[in-house]
Formats: sequence, C-alpha cells, structure tokens
Amino acid sequence: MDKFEHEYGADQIQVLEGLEAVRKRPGMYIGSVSVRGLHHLVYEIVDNSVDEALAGYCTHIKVTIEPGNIICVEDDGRGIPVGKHAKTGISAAETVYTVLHAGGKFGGDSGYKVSGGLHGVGASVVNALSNWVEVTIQRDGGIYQMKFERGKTTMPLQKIGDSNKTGTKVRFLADDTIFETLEYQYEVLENRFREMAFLTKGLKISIEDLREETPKSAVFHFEGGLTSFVEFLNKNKEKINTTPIYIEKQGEFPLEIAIQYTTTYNENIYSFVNNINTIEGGTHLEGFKRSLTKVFNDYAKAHGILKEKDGNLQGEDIREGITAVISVKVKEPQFEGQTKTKLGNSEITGIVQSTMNEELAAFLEENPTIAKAILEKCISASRAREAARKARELVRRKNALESSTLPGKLADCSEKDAQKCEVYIVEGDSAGGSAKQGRDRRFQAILPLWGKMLNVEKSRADKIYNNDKLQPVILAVGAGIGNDFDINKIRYGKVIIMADADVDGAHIRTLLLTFFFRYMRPLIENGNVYLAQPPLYKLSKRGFKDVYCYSDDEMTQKLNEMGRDGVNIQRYKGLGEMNPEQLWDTTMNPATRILIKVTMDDAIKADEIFTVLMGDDIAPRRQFIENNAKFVKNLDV
Ligand code: 28F
Repeated sequence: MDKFEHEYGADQIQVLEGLEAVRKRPGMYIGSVSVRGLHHLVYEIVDNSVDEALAGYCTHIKVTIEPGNIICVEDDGRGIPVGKHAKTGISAAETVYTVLHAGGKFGGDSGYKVSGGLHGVGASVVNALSNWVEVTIQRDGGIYQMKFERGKTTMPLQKIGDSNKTGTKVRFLADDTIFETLEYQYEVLENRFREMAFLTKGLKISIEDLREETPKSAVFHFEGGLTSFVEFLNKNKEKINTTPIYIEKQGEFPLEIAIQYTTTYNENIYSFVNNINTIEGGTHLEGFKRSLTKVFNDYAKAHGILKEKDGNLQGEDIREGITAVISVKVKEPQFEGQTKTKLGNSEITGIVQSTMNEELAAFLEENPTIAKAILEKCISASRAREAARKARELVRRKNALESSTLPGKLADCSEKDAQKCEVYIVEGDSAGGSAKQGRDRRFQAILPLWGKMLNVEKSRADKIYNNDKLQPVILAVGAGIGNDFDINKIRYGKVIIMADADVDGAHIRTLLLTFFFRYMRPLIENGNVYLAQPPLYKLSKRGFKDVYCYSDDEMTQKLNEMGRDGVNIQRYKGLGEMNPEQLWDTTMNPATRILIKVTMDDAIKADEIFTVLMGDDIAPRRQFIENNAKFVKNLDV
C-alpha cells in the first residue's frame, strides 16, 4: 500500500466517520429532526450562496420546492472550484460536500462566512441527512456534476457538458428515515428568505413552490437593505420619521443599522449577527441601546429640549415606538444563551457604540425636525411612564387595602387548581347570564364584559391600569400586566374569549387579543388563550335531533345528509339567541365544543397583524380571525 493510497484511505475513513456522526445525532448539527430541522437544510445550502453574494460574485439565488419536496437551490456565483486537490486527488467541490465543517470557504480575512441558524454546519451535513444530493457546477467553460446518497459519493465529479455561464445548483431530497416530515412550509421559508434579502442589500432571492396545481412564488430584492426592512416592519403603522435613520460602516466588523419611529408604544428591535437573528440580543444590542440613550439625551440637552433639572430620559422612554434593525458581521462570533442566539463578543459593544455615537449624532444635527419629533415622543413617554408608575402604585395600594378583590361581575368556579379551571370572558350581559346558568360551575368561571373596550393599541400603560373595562380582566386573570406579569400566578388554565360571530364580536375579540399580546404576552405564548366557537346555524327537522353547524361548509354537508326538504335553518346572530343548555351543548361543554387555541410563533408577524387589526378598517380584522387562528376541534378530548 503506497503512501499515496494510505493517505486517501485515512481521508475516506474520516469522511465516513463524519457522516455517521451526523446521521446518528442529527439534532447536534441542525437542532432537531422536526420541520425546523428540515428547513435548516435549506438554510445551510442557501447560506453558501449568500456567502458567494457577500464576496461580491452572486446576484441571484433561486430556491424551488419541487413536487415530492425536492429542494433546488441555484446561484449565479463563480461555481465551487472543480480542480482536483494535489494531494488527495479530490476536488474542492467534493470536499465541501463530504468533509464535515469543510468549506469554511471564507475563513481568514478574505470575507465572511454567513451561517444559518445553527452557525454554518455546512453542506456536508445536508449531504449526510439527504437520500440524495446532486450538485451541478458551471465554471471554466464546462458543466460539472456529482451525486451522493446519504453522504456517500455515487457519482464523483465529472464534466457533463459545456457552458459559458458560472454558478452552482444543488438539488436534494431529505432523508425520510431521519426527519419527522419532509413537508416544507412555504410561508416559513418565504419569511426567512425575505429576511435574508433585507440583510443582504441588492441580493435577489426568489422562491417558488411547484408542489400544488397553482404554484406559489415570491421575489425579494431590496436595494435599500435594512432601510427597506424597517419600512416593511412599519408598513401598517403611522411613522414619525418617514425616512428611516440609516447607519452603515464597513471595516473589520461591518455594521448596518436602520431606525424608524412610529406612533405606537412598543419597542421592536431586531438584531442579527452574520444574518443569524440573535433573538436573545447580546453585545451588539447592548452597544446600540447605550448609544441611543446617550445621543438623544445629549442632543436634547444641547438644544434646550430638555432642561438640566429634567434629568435624563430613560432608555425605555427613548425606545418607545422604535423599530430598529442592527446587523453586524463577526468572523469569530461567540454565541451564548439558551438557544445560542446571544452575541457574547465583548469588543462589539464598544464598536457599535462608538460608530453610532458618531453617525447618529451627525444625523440628528442634520435633521433637526426629525430629532425634535422623536424627542417630543420620548418626553411624553417619560411623563406617561411616571403617570403609569403612580397609577400602579395607586392600584397596588387599592388592592392592598381591599386585599385580593375579584371583579364584582366575575362568577367564579369552585375548583382551586388553576390548571383545571377556565374563565369565559363573555361579551354582553345577556350572553353572560346564559353562560352563568349553562356552565359547569365546578371548573368554569364567567366574566361578562360590556360594550367596546379601550383600544389598547393607542393608549399607554397608565390608561390600562385605570380602564374600568380591562381592570376586571386583569384582576380575574390575577397575574398582573406588563413587566409585572407572572404566568405562575394565573388563576385559570384557559382564558376563553366568547363573543358573537359578528363584526362587534370580532372587534372585542381583537381588542382582548391585542391587550393580551401587549400586556400578558406569556399568556398567549404559553397557550392559555382560546377563542370559543359558537355555532353559526341550527338545523331542525321533525323526527330529527337539532343539528348545530359551525361553518357554511358543515351546514351544506349536514343539509345533504338530512335531505333538504322540511329542514328549518336558524342563523345565529349572537350568543344571546341561545338558551343556557344550548349554549352549554354547543359552545361550553368540553366534550362537544370547538375551541380555537391562539398561538403565536413569530413576533414580527404577530406585531404586524395586531397593527393591521388596530387599523380603522374592520374587514382585515375579521379576515384575520377566521384565517389565522388555529382550529382545535374538541380540544379536551
Ligand atoms: C446552491 C448552493 O454552494 N455556492 C457556492 C462557491 C464558490 C466558491 C467556493 C462555493 C474554496 C476551496 C472551499 C469559487 N471560486 N450554492 C453554493 N459557491 N464555494 S459554494 O469555494 C469553496 C472554497 O474550497 C469559490 C473562488 N473562490 C471560492
């Protein structure tokens, strides 16, 4: 066995060991084998094209979901080098696809390795976890192709034609013996590619889904980069500064920041490192916040907007209504935190801070109108915070005096274990009355509410505490609101909103959902919030039991079953039309009712939706309720 063969053997063994390790513990490399892990396969391949774009050679990435859940990713970059390695005789392309953690193609200082959510485990992992992978490379005047099955080379790289184009195309079918599902979720992929296009200014990313009769597709191409990102996030909100503040700095740690204030009261700051969404924040976000507070306070003092005696504006006042995106590129990122999405590199704090101190101060000097408009909002925020603090004190003192008073209207249940209890928040006194009579008082509490509640989207915490319609909800749930909210103190395992299926019902449902989203978010994230689903129709016919229908389709289907003639159709306009036992049978009995669990897995999406819902036009609101909440039939079974 001469030296050369011996070396080849060693490499080959290393490759096989690497693939085995990945197939044995895929979760170590892509987080999970759920649909999220499946999507990571796509992100890994697309990230390699994004790296080629960051290096300045790729302008368009095309992602196709082919029938059978085959993924095709194609870029117009230089094409992975096909030359054989002097020593091993294996091409760079084959190395990238077979050696674990190989293809750190831009290590060192020639560029940046953008890496997917799990920090660039690279193409070889995708290879190991796919039934097959086919790589087609165009460069040096030729078309080259190689194929693999479960990571093993079945067709070594070979020239299959001529071409004067360059680029890389990768097609693969994930391994169904490893993944729980091969069904890609188009919206999830579309969301991520939109985000990647925002983060990679000028790069065009297109996605198309050819699995159904009618294909779905989208093209994302933003010359504005993060400026377009904040405009997208704010598209349904009233802006304070129409043109976003934009800061960009190249160098050892390329930094891009966009800021746009709106008239809302919440803080939306998204931070990224190497295109990874650092949901847990980190040193870059720290630097951003410090600089924002310093620069705005300095400007306010220097321009007499704040008197010396006023003291400083707090960070949270300055961040009220802010939408900002920070994106920094770091060669050797240290990720910390629960889900490894917190940046730990300490030098980044200072770098972001000093860049922003300079650039933001300059922007405010050059745009005094914008500076003034933003600061006016910050100052009123600080006054409202002060008022909310006083209101909170007042409520606490009041509560302390009256111990834990429960709202007068609440008909509580006898069960003491919160997880076994549920509270129906019912719109209107008449429905509230029937619900009280119809319920099972052992585990069902009823809280009737009346009339329109305060539109929480347009008010601040102080009004929430004092609002006489939300007060009973806060006290009934019993876990406080905002930063004081403590999920362990909730008094009911289920908070069920029961409102009419009409427009007013949709309005009250939305206002309550917005209230929970803004001030009791863990209640939604923890899956405690539900929507009751009252019937839309009652079909009655001599000789038949009454039949309740919860949708138009169901009604048509039931009508066919019962035979159309002699059937009386009653259309329910509101809960008040049902007597207690009907209300119990159709909407409250765990054995027969339908509950919609309100779930929320994407802050950006949820925030946008609630802003739409708070708009003036009620139609999108209604549309949202029917389309977006997930139906959970006979939840308790
Ligand atoms: C659809 C997936 O993977 N695109 C890629 C390149 C381009 C180069 C490269 C990739 C150099 C030696 C490691 C070309 N010419 N799309 C992709 N495009 N990798 S992956 O180089 C690989 C490294 O081995 C490339 C000059 N430099 C780099």
